[in-house]
Amino acid sequence: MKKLLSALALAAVVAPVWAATQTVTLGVPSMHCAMCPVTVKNALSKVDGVSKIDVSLEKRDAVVTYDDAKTNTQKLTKATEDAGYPSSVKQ
Ligand SMILES: [Cu+2]
Repeated sequence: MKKLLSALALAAVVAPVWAATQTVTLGVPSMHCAMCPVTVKNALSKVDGVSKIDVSLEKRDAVVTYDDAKTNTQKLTKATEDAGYPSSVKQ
């Protein structure tokens, strides 16, 4: 029993490490000029947990690396939408 309890305690301590870094590609079809990616990148950079953003005007997408314990794709698409650029997850 004591062994089980210490195993549980260890799991609780280790748990935050289970948070995984995810990368998602968001399609942002309404980007149309060189300033758009800047605005989109700015909006995404304000989302807590986002560590890397690559916005391409040519491909009209944004590749975002984020910590899935802190944020999710809904928050990311909401951030771009609030900045005036609705986006959706690209498969
Ligand atoms: Cu623009």
